[in-house]
Amino acid sequence: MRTRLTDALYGVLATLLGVAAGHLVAALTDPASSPVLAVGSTVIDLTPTPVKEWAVQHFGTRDKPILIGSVFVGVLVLAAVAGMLTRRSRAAGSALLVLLVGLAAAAALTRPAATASDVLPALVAGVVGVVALWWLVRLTGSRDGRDRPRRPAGGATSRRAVLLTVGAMAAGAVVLGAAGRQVARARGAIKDFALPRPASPAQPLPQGLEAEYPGIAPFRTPNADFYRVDTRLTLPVIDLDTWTLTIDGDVDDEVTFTFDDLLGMDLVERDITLTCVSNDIGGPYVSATRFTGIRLTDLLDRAGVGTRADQILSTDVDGMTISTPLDLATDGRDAMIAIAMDGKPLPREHGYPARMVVPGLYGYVSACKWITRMTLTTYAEKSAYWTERGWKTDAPIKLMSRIDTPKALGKVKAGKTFIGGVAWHQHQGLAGVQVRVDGGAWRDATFGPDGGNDYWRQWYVDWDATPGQHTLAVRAIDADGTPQTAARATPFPDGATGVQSIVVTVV
Ligand SMILES: Nc1nc2c(c(=O)[nH]1)N[C@H]1C(S)=C(S)[C@@H](COP(=O)(O)O)O[C@H]1N2
Ligand SMILES: [Mo]
Repeated sequence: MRTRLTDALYGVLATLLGVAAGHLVAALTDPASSPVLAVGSTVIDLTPTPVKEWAVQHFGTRDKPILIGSVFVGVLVLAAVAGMLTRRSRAAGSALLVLLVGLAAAAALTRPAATASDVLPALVAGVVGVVALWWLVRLTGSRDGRDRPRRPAGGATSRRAVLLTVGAMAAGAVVLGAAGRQVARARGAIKDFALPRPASPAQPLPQGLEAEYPGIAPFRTPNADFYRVDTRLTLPVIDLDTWTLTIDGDVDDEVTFTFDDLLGMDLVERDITLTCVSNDIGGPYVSATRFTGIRLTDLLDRAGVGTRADQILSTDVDGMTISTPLDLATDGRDAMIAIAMDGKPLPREHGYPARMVVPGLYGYVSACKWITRMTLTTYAEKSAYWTERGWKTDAPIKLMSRIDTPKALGKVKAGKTFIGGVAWHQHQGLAGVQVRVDGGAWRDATFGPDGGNDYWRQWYVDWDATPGQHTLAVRAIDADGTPQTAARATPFPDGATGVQSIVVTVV
């Protein structure tokens, strides 16, 4: 009944059961402390910036499932080794499992906002895994006969007992894992609140081009399609009734706001386009919506900002930090702590219950999600997550344009058609967009409706497409009349530049 293969499988099975049990315990305490996820998060934090950027560019939003999958496979390979080690001695196999669990525990405990209880899921995973492994080994007996099987080896009863145990453990792993998932989802559910009428409402957003020119990104991005970029592998569980936002550091008075406090303040409503610094030319990490929130300066005024501070260091519920230049955030632009997007509470993916939004700055220096603290401090004193990884602290969004239709390497029917997309230069302004076919003259595109200076602009040009391969290029013109540079820059360290150029086939 025992071969190298079954030993490996026992190791894997015991580990799966342990990991699933740990996952459920994490769901009940802190989902981010689930063993595999904790290790995954540590891997993210330790990954050098170039590798991270490579993963974001190549895998896009699939980078997270791919990372979790890789960690999981790694764990299972070691689990199989642990199973095989039990041939030599049960202690050796167990020791490897304990080592794995130790890694997960260390990962969970070194998360920025870790508490002692974050070690619990790994502990449970370890105990369950080791007990399960011993059980399986004992049931099947060891080769050297030191562990005598409970029933005669090779007998029909023994075989059935083993199969039953294996089946029960596999089912247990599935049930525990699924239960963990459900519990985490239920605990994290958004508590709907009535959004008060904004004291400073936005104008109605005009109808976008997308109805008439299909393929162009919708003028307002539906919440479900809004791009998502963050370092998290799980969404935080935040209770609206106990959540608070504190302003501290170089202030006259440290103040703490409850969510009800925020609802009681004047709300502003603004149309803003958010962009990620990792968005490469033609990339998807840009979206636009209507944010509702409290003016950042209204909040800062309650605390009274001192004279030393030059940055706002925002901290999220798990200790992740994002720094924002104080002068830009308070220069009169519509910076806010947003509590709603597109008229609805922030989705969990986008920072529920509150996040910072600063028009014109890339997300990594402005848009802290799940925010709980704003510390007025200096760049000399404290540096945020991405600052420590070499990204610039001062990062206005660069002039950029994108072709949405036709698609790169796509097929187009010959005849009268159009080229269309979006362009953005938040807070700085956009004078035009130009398109060039096959290296010819730059032609002015027609703008879609105006959503304000902090919003992107849709555009299109008519095109009489003739059969064959064609190269299409787009560039935006800034408010001063300067065209978008063709000089290529990578997203690191403060945003990509260059002109998008795509090839399409007309048939
Ligand atoms: N707490 C937290 N806030 C965060 C991040 C993060 O990793 N953690 N990522 C930032 C980055 S890099 C960007 S581009 C924006 C993206 O916001 P979105 O996911 O809502 O589009 O959130 C910012 N806020
Ligand atoms: Mo970003």
